[in-house]
Amino acid sequence: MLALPFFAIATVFSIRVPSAHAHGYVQEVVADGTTYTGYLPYEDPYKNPVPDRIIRKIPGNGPVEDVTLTEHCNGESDNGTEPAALFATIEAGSQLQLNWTAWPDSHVGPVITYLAAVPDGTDVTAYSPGTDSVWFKVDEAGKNDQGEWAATDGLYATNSVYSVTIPESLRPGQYIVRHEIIALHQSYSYPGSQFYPSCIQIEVTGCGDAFPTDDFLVSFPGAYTPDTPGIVYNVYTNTSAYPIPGPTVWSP
Ligand SMILES: *[C@@H]1O[C@H](CO)[C@@H](O)[C@H](O)[C@H]1NC(C)=O
Ligand SMILES: *[C@@H]1O[C@H](CO)[C@@H](O)[C@H](O)[C@H]1NC(C)=O
Ligand SMILES: *[C@@H]1O[C@H](CO)[C@@H](O)[C@H](O)[C@H]1NC(C)=O
Ligand SMILES: [Cu+2]
Repeated sequence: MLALPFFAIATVFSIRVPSAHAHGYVQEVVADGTTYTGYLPYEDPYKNPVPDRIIRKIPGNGPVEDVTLTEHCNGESDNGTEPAALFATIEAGSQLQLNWTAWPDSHVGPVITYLAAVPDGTDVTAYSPGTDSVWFKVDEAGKNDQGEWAATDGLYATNSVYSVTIPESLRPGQYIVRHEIIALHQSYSYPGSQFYPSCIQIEVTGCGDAFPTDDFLVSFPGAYTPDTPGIVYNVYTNTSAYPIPGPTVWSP
């Protein structure tokens, strides 16, 4: 009689242990040779004064799992949409380097990056897009033909730094970068996918004049629904190509 409960407890424990590790966030950004410390959720709120950052505040290293939340910059509260005090400057055509904390190898999935232009007369340090359709995708990587995932194998090959090229012909101005990993280890049903977005404030310099047409623009929430291809996907059994969620990449 005693053996069964003991076994049951041991089983539960052995299932929980692998998921008890930390998840992750962008801890550092390099733009045009300048290194910026990210928002550090376990240090910054306890400093006096709280440091100014280029990344918007997040409550911790955990995910957003509900695609209908107004939240689009990470976290369990609307605080993720609160603007940060600083922004990075980057020349169109160069690479924004996004340095993630150690990413757990169970958390396979795509890496996706969007931009939102700050409207004229507004500053990125005071702008929140709300539910407006302002986000366009500039980069995505999912599962390659060898079955390797961008968020695990890809990041491990580059010391946890993901590089995104700011389109060379992009119209200069201020933008919010929404850079995210979607972890798919529990995506066999909805809810289950784990969204780890970071909102990074930048000012793009250059002399381009390209800007996406309205059909590339999406809102958060809105871009993803429980039925969007790639939001539900069984990584353990599905050997077919992974459909990266969201709109077509805008590549001028
Ligand atoms: C979130 O923002 C609200 C309103 O600005 C504030 O009262 C609350 O303390 C913030 N919570 C966190 C976790 O930062
Ligand atoms: C990523 O950031 C951490 C923390 O600042 C730093 O120690 C590490 O060297 C950075 N990684 C790379 C590849 O620059
Ligand atoms: C595998 O994933 C593809 C793409 O999302 C989907 O169309 C297909 O139904 C999935 N197959 C199974 C057996 O779930
Ligand atoms: Cu996790």
